[in-house]
Amino acid sequence: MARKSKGNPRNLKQENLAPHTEDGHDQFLTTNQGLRINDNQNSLKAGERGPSLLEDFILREKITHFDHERIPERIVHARGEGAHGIFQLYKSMSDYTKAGFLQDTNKQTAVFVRFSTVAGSKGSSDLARDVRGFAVKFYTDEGIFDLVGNNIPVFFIQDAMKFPDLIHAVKPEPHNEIPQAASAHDTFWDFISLMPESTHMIMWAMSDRAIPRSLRMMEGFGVHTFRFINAKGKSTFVKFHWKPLLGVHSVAWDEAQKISGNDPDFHRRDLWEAIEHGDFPEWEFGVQLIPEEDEHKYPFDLLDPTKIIPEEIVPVQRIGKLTLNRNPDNFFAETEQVAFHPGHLVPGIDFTNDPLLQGRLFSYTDTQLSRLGSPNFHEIPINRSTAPVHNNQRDGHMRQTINKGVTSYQPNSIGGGCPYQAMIADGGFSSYPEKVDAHKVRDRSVSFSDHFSQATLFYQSQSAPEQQHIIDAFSFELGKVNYPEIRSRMLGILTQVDLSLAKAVANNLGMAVPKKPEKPINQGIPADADKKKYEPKKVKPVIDQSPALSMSNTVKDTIATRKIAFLIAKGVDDISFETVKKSLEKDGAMVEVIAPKLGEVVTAKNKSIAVQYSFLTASSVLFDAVYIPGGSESIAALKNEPDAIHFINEAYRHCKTIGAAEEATVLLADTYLGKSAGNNKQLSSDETIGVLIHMDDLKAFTSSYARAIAKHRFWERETQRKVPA
Ligand code: HDE
Repeated sequence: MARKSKGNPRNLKQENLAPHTEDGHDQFLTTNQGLRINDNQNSLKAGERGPSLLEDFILREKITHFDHERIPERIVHARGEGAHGIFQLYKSMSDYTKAGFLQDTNKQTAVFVRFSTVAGSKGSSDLARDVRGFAVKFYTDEGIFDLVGNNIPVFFIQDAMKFPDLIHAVKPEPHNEIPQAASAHDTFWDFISLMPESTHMIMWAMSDRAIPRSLRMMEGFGVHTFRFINAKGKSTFVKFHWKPLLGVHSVAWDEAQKISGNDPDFHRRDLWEAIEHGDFPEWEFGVQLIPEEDEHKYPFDLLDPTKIIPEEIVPVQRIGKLTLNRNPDNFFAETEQVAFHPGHLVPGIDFTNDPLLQGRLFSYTDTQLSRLGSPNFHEIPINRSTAPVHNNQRDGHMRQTINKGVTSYQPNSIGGGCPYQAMIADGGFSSYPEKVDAHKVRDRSVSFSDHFSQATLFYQSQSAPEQQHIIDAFSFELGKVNYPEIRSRMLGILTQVDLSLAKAVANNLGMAVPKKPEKPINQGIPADADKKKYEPKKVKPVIDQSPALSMSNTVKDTIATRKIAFLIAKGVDDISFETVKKSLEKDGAMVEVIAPKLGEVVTAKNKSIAVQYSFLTASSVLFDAVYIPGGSESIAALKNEPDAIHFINEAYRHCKTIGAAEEATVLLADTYLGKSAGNNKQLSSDETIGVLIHMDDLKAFTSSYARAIAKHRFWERETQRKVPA
């Protein structure tokens, strides 16, 4: 990946400092009415030391605007960050859909993407254990298409009716507004333990998928089953996927908590900086296609949003690429005001009867009305369709369009009949004419009652360290629950997923595994329900293991955009510093220099190196790997620096690759690495555990060091759980 601009990305761009207007010209400061302001420092007073005057319309305008700067934050997904980009199709989908942007492989479509966490407020930390929103707005020639998805392919509940309950349970508790952006509290687990349909999703939420290393390194999913409709009117079921080209990677939970303190903007900053550097984040767009005839072929219901279709059963076809290549100019105008809606469709794409999706179709417009304050939110620049908009909707708060003419109704003859309806051949949208012949009922299909087999499939598809992380996450979250009966009920649910999982969590909680899950297991059922019908059933899954569900099988062949910390001090060896730095940067990684203090470090050969961070301003949790170049003076100084020892210990604890010159082994001897090797043992290089030490052969070192970093983490090291950091 080519790096466009180098240097410290934290430096503001010069053009942002110079006075400029949208058209690039210097301008005078004015009021909102265009009046030039002569003094923006002092309010109008009756005398220099006198009271301010009410007639100061300049002060009043400025303060009034300021008072109204905030709009209500999103009720869910409040914390988010966005970027512009393009979507390039590389395989025509014309056999399956007539959607214009999915026909021609030469076509590029502009997009805006907003990532988010769900539970936290706008100012909360990026590294909360949470689902991530992955919402994509396609500005197609046929109008806006929004794919409003998440980084987890299933959802907690099967019916929109339960959404407010779920969100009330996970949000901070109402009496004291604690805890912020966390699911580890009583009300959440009370709800989950009573809603077995949430079991599959909770397995994902307790996995490392919920603490991504970067937004650029997570998958995206449309979650629901949608329909493609082709030009002949034939429908095919479709599940949407986003596959990150950098692979799917996460951080460690201990690390996530420390990042939240060190840099709560960690994901936001990472996305912003990658784009500023020209390291444009990329995802391939994937589709799983299921012929209409196969609707009832699987032991789960395609309309049930708590189920996946394993990729090994229906492969994901990669049909295009999303590239994010431009940061927003203004966070509020774009990222905050962008309004997504799963009902923003184009011809060739349609819904299914998934009862969760159906409920969403009402919610999103409704929420924009209260959040953005007007039915004219589609006129905000970021929300505007690039396809022309003509209709008879008029007026309302903050209307921007100046509609001409006298007709705002249809049919009309005065306006020449305009705007008129489009024939289907002219791109007019028509809903898929699905046959519906049924009784009106408040009910759920029995085909929705298998709540556990895919939770088991997920757990059993994970590597041993991933399973351990899930056990740890349940133990942490349930450990924060104050009611023993909620913990116990949850353990009962876990027995249905995997007995060894339930036992391991019970052991950490100091509790016994209940013999049977609590009955009736599902208290979230209708008052007059036939309890038997609503009892969860386990069915035989289509497969026992799905390698695609484990992050251990992800892309591990690139170090592009990884951040490597170089720990140095005065007298650092020039050759190892320069050679390793150059080699890592050639492969697309970012090297940042950390030293006992800021400013410059003078090398053994009397050159000077600029320091980006001191040990006070940097922390190992903000980096992917560590390297300690040679130079006896430098090593001796670092040995005297407790923060340097802590840095290395912590990087080791979080299973990151550690590289060092042979001279640095005296420093490593003071760290956990040295202590675990024992007094008499020589520290040695071992690529299989991600610890690499070099003598003179820098060429061999740089390639094995890069291979190790590309693996991302050596989770096996966690078996030594007592690393003091
Ligand atoms: Fe949302 N959801 N949601 N949701 N959702 C919102 O809309 C809602 C669901 C998702 O970056 C809100 O504009 C209901 C599933 C994302 O602006 C709100 C139900 C999935 C975003 C809303 C769901 C999502 C939202 C809040 C159950 C994954 C952020 C602000 C019936 C497929 C979009 C807003 C952005 C946002 C309602 C369930 C994804 C309140 C009622 C399932 C990524 O309208």
